[in-house]
Amino acid sequence: MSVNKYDFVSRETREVLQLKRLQETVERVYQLVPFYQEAFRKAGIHPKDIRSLKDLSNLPFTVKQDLRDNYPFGLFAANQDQIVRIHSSSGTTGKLTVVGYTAHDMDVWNEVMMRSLIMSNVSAADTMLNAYGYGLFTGGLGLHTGAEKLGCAVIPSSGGFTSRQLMLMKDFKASVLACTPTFAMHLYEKAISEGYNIREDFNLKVGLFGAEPASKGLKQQVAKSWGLDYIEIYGLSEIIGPGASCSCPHSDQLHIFEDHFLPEIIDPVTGDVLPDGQQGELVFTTITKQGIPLIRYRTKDLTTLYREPCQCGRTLVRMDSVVGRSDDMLIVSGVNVFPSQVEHVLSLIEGITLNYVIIMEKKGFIDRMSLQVEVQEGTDMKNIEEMGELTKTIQADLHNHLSINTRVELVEPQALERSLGKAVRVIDKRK
Ligand code: DLL
Repeated sequence: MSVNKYDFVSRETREVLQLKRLQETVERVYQLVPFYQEAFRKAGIHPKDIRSLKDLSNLPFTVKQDLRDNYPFGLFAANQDQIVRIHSSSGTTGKLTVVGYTAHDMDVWNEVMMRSLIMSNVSAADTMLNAYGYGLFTGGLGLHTGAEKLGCAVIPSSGGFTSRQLMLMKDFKASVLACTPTFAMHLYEKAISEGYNIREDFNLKVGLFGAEPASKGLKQQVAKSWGLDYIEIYGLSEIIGPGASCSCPHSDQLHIFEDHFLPEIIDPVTGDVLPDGQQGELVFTTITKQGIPLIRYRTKDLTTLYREPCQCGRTLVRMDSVVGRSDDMLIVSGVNVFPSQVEHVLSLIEGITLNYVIIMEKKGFIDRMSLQVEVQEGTDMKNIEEMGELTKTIQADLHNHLSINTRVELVEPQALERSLGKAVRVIDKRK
């Protein structure tokens, strides 16, 4: 039976399966996880009340803090002897959020990763340089085992060591690159500075980029610089890791593997479910996981859902690229703005790069934003007049597109620190 058979079935066929799986999951967490028993009791709902997919919206939400409050294994629905893998979020603030996988969950993860790779036209004939970090972060190992199952050769290079990555990519003739979009650009800059000829020295045909938001402009730069198909992959450790959804060569929207992860979009303030086509917070219910099934998990990622089938023939629900996390939203003089929107505006301006950092400060009661942006290689920064004009253009474009006022400082190429994993785009000095 083909691994991607549920990509193409009719919505009705899939919904029968989804309801059955949802009912089994709700029953499982009710029986095995005291946290859910209590949450269902408070919400006045019992597993037998889930009679249709519409009843999903009567279930209570789960949030990141619930995982922290039940640290480390309190939300697990499987015994320790069934858990074969543990991952966690980086946890720069507060406790780690810990997730556990049973052997069955690993099969689910490998399956959705294989479906993502097939969707991206990756096959057993390919070799993947996997520069996502290996370790507690799900990026490295998630792509690794899925690709290996497909028969694709994996170079487990992990993050960092940029020069060595380039050598491996060239000498081992990697045809697939897997890393964050910002690291892909960093690799490109390094390749140019080390004198590589991108088209002749490398063999890349496709990249699987994700783990952080990227503007259309950054995606186009990555695709053009490396001469590859830009495939976007999305996911989060709480739900599975990479492979909750993935784009295909026909569309920038990402296909959600909804036979495993049921998506909803809610109003982040009221919690009400929003119709397709309207932007809001993405919520997932896992319907096949055993280790740590999550009911209506609020991702904080903002996106929009679409149900029309894709040109590729897949009938899976699709999501837009995530514009940002609700946590990452900046409020500048009363205007809500995401770093990815700033990045989009910058991508339309000649003479600068997408190496930038946003600095938020408090002046009295007012939040002030300033921006440092690297100019392009070869720019004469001593040309005060030209630099002044460029600064004004950036300020004016940000104001015209996003209605924000910001200080802009142009900096030399390579002045800003490069990220080896997820990029840090905002330095918040208000805290
Ligand atoms: O970042 C899993 C992953 C690894 C996805 C490799 C894709 C590739 P976490 O570390 O738990 O897991 O972080 C999850 O990262 O809620 C989003 O805010 C963000 N994120 C992940 N993929 C994308 C993407 C992995 N394609 C958090 N676009 C999520 C925008 C993304 N944000």
